Amino acid sequence: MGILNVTPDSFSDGGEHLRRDAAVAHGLRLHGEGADLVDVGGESTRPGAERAAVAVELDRVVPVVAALAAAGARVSVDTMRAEVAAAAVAAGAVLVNDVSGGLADPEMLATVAGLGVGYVAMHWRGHSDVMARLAGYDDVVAEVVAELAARRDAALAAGIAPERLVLDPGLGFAKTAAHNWALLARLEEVSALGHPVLVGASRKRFLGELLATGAGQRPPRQRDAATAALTALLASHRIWGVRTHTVAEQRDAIAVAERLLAEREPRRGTVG
Ligand code: PMM
Repeated sequence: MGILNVTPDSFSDGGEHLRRDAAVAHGLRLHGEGADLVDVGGESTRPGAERAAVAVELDRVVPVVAALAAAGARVSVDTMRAEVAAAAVAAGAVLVNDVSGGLADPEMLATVAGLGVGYVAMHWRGHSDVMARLAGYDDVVAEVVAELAARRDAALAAGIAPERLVLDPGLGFAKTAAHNWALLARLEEVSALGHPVLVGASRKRFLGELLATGAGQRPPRQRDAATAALTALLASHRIWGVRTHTVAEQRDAIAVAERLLAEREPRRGTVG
C-alpha cells in the first residue's frame, strides 16, 4: 500500500503533494512501482495535528482518487469520516482505511457495510492532539488485541463482510517506541483475531529513535532501509500488507522474503 498524503503537514511527505497534479503524478508513480493499493489521505494524523474541515478533506481527496482510479490504480482512502469514505468510493476507491477503526465517526461502519468495499480497522484511542496522553498500558499487546477485537466485532455487527475486514495494530498511535516493538514482536497475537493484518511502520519515529546518533533522531527520509528490513521480516511472517512511502524498495524486500519462504516451504502459498 503506497502512501499518498494530500496534506500540508504529514510528518514525512507533508506539503509535497498538496497540488492536485503533483498528487496524481506521485500516486501514478507508486502504482507504476507496483503498489497493490495507493492510499490517498487528506488529513494528517501526525502526533499533535489538528483536524482538517470535512470540505477541505473532500476537496483534497476526491479528485485525486478519481484521477488515479481512472488511470487504472487500485485506490484506498485514508479517512475517519463516513462522508469522505462514501465520496471516495463513488470516485473509484475500493477500500476504506480508517485509522480510528470506526470510533471517530458513528456513521462509518454502517456506511462501509452499505458500500460493500474493504475496510481497514486500525487500533486507535483518540485524535492526534490527545493521543500521546492515551499511551498507557499494562500489557500493550493484550490491550491492543482486546480493543481491536471489539472493533472487529463492531464492524461485523454493522454488516461489514468478514472477508473484507483487515486489522492494523496502529504503530505510533497512542503508542511509544517500546509499545510498537512489543506489538511487532508479538504480531501473531493480532493475526490470531482471524483477519489479514496491515502494518504501517514506514519512516515512523520509532525507527528514527532506533537509529539515533549524537546528532539526534535519524530524519524520516533516512529511515527507508530500516523500513525495508522490517517489511522483509513482516513478509516472512506472511503479513497481508505494509503501508509505505517507498513502494519499489518494499517490493524488493517482499520478493526476498517470498523467495526464502518458497525455499523453506515449497508446498505452501506465497505471501499475501
Ligand atoms: N499511519 C499513518 C496514517 N494512516 N493507516 C494505517 N492503516 N496504518 C498506519 O499505521 C497509518 C495509517 C500515519 O503515517 P503517515 O503520516 O505517513 O500517513
